[in-house]
Amino acid sequence: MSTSTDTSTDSTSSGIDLDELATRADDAAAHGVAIPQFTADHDLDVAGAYAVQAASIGRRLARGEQLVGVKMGLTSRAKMTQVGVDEVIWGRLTDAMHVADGSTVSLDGYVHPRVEPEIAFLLASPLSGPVSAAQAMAAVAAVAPAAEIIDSRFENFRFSLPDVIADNSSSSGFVVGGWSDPATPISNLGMVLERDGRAVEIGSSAAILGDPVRSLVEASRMVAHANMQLEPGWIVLAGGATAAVPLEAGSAYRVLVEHLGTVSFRVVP
Ligand code: 0L1
Ligand code: MG
Repeated sequence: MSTSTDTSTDSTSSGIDLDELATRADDAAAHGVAIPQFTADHDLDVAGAYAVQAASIGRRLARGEQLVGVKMGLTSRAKMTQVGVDEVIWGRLTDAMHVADGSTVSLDGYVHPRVEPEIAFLLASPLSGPVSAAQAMAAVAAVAPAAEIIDSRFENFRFSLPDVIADNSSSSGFVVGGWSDPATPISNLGMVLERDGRAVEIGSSAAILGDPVRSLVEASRMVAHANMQLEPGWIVLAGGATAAVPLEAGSAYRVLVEHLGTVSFRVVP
């Protein structure tokens, strides 16, 4: 697994109207409309893609949304295999993406949403740049079971690495369960994703970069390339432990994480 792609400095994206791509990404997300991949006709690289992501989320913030954390993506082999991209990536979470635990989710406004089981960190203090696992955990106030609702805005859920980064790493919604003591061991917890009471994906938190705390370490390192730090009060989603499962209208979804508890929601058309 590579985690090095955010460091590119020789951008091939100069000459591309990144704001125009950001507007397209934002419009597609806002209206739940599928769009062609940007790399079909633009030589967008990773650095340019993160610039598009920042500008696209900037449009949401300008409409009044608040940044509440970050999501790490493609942090497990199952996820990488599912989408054919094998780089760890990150995206931004806003308050408008939060879905209350136990609530109902409408498919309106999504293109082709999926759900995946995750672990969430709540930060007590800032994290910035390269940190050790111990330093990362020392900044954590609490850990919780979580579900991420991802929704690529690209047609047929197909994209290259720069495409998915520009599309805020498919970030769309997130559900967080009850918070637990950060001293709770999380390196190898059983994780189950259920649909209508039946297990559809089973995995372990160890699938997340070998230990979810490594994902937090990566988050700290990667956001620094965007001149950001992880802020106190922010949530960091560590990434899916299993492949993601399509959301179906009328179904109920639940994530169970050993020792941490559950998180659930129901889908309506
Ligand atoms: O959270 C994730 O791992 C998703 C990252 C983007 C790829 C996808 O849409 O599955
Ligand atoms: Mg995820």
